[in-house]
Amino acid sequence: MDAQPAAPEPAAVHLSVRDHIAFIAVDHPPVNALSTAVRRGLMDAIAQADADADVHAVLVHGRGKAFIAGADIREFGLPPQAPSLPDVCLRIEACGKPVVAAIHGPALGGGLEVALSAHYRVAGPSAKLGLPEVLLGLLPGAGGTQRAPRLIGAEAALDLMLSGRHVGAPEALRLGLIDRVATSDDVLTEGEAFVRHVLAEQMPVRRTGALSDALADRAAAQAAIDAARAEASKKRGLFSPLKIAEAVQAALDLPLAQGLAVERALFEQCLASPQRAGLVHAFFAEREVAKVPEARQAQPRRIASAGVVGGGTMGAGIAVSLLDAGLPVVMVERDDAAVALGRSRVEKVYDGHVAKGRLTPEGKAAVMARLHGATDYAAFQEVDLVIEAVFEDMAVKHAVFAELDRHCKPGAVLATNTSYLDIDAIAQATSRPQDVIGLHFFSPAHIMKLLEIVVPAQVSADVVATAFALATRLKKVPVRAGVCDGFIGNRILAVYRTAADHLMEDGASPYEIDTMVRAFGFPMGPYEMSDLAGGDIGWATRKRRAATRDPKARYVHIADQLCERGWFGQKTGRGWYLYEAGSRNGQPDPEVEAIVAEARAQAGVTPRHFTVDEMQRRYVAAMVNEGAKVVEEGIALRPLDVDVTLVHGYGFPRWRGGPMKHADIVGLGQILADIRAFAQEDPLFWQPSTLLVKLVAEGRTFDSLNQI
Ligand code: T1G
Repeated sequence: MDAQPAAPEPAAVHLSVRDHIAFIAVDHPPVNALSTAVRRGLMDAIAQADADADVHAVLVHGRGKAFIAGADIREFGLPPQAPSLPDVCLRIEACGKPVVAAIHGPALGGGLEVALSAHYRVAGPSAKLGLPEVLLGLLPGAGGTQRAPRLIGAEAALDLMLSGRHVGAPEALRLGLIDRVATSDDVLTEGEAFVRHVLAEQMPVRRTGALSDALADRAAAQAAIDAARAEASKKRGLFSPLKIAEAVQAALDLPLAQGLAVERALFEQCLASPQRAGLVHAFFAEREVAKVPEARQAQPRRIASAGVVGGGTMGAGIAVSLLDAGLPVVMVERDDAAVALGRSRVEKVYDGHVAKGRLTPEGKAAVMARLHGATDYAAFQEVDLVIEAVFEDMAVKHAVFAELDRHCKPGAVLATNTSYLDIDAIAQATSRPQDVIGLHFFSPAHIMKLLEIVVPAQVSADVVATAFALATRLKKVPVRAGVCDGFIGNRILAVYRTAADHLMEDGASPYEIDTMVRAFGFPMGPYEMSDLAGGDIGWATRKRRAATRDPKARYVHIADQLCERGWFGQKTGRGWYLYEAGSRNGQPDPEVEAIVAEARAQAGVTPRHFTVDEMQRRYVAAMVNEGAKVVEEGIALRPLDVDVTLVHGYGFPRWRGGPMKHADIVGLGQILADIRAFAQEDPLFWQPSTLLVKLVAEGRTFDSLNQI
């Protein structure tokens, strides 16, 4: 039998006419992204409506949960298909009859640009309007940089474009982005009523590109542009903010057609930038990480209440995270004093919100009323989930989980926040290993987005699915990790920190290394980070690992020598840097440099100079190589899981996409060649990952492994 012809794609845009109004509906789930089919459908529909004598006005709206979420990000980097979005917007704007955009849900990027090319706009309570292209390394490339300033002025337009923030309907009305706030999300009905109002009042076809009032005060506009330029040049590394300022300058100085040409040229430059590739990768990776096998295989358990063991820094932070998600929380500590201290740590966070006007005193009281302290594990007997955050010692964890096993109801999820201990071993302390999982929060737990969900051998799929569902409620970025020392993030951190120590002993100062790492795009370098977190933490890890460390492995003693002096960093007034009383800005310490020099002499090292490029290549190669090992061992499901972990937990610059994306952009062959060159000096430390070698041999990228 002949193959059946593929079922035709459902139309992405529908046109219907009723009582002299043309209704153009965008219908391209899940978010009405402006794919080629949508652009083509819009172009055809507006041309048809414009030509139809029976049509006196046009209403454009979105079906489903969005107006239009923007250009189809999946199409970036592919050969462009006609019609281009700028041309679609020009055609809508040129329509001889009034065009009204009725907005509910996201109208973002190209979606807002379509709305701006309409002559009027109505938005409902769920509307989210914005120009977030900067978050993708881009700029509004379909007239947004030219029409938004003409409609709402340079300053407001630049704020939207440089922040990428979303505005709701009331603020959009105040800004002048829209003409009416709909009382409900039935924007079709209220939009139609507005269209009839436009017709009844014989309101003009008001083309945004032809407006000039909002830019009439040229001095104010120029001042806003200059301020934006100054601000943009402070955003180290980011490419598109400066281009946005240039595009708005064109809106101020040039007629629309020429301004659009400038915008197009600048957009193409952003599109070609590696930053767009990195940021688009990060956008999708942050969504793909939640797509794990267990979440497809099983339904999550219901979590309506939670418990935390421990009211220390981590326990209190986790309690805040759970309270912020609306859950009632039971906090158990060893005695009343510790319970009170834990409660006060939680309360301090909410006092901060009240002080900043983010929370009313009543709101704070309501949250705190959901927190109950206890000293007896019996208080956990009704909760659906308990997260343990006590001292990092296996005997202590065993005792805690034995108690949880005794008191928690059947089906309760028992989670540990351990940052490196063996969770399989912890699970063995209970009669229900299938309910035990790792939830590794990062300090401060209520602020840091990353949540490593560590999956022990015996955990059931529905508990893993529950952990991912909980991460969504906590607004965390979840990454599935296997059980090993350090899981994904801390394991990779230990290796690139060692690479930094090797560089230091070989001739680079800790201060040069920190500067190099900041220049790469991290917010701070490894030694500044150590001083911030406390050098004693790393010291304890090194001491813990001493017994199992390969005696043939190179070991740099410098960090230990500082810790032996009690120089732990900011909390002791000195670490790698010297801190004036109360200051967080450290100064290089000549005594540290003397210790480094002495260590080099002891190690028989003749110090050599390293260029920034040489240091960055070593630092990155160590990170990528260990990341590849983490993937090949199955500790991380995909390279993108390593990317998301390093970006959201370790400060890796998001505009580079993550270490594995960065390696793809640099070229895996280059990374492997670097590793092989460094291995000439230290073959034990620089053992290339077999996965990396294989990918290079096959001419593949890490990205080719990102589909599971
Ligand atoms: N293109 C393609 N897919 C998109 C998409 C887009 N613009 N936006 C979302 N998706 C997919 C997403 O990957 C996920 O897929 C599903 O939709 C649900 O998304 C020319 C150049 C709209 C606020 O930056 O901010 O226009 O995982 O999980 O939490 O000037 O998605 O289900 O397979 O995030 O409800 C500008 C990006 C583009 C908006 C919805 N627009 N999207 O959030 O759902 S550049 C944006 C979002 C542009 C023009 C320029 C959010 C959302 P899957 P989700 P959500």
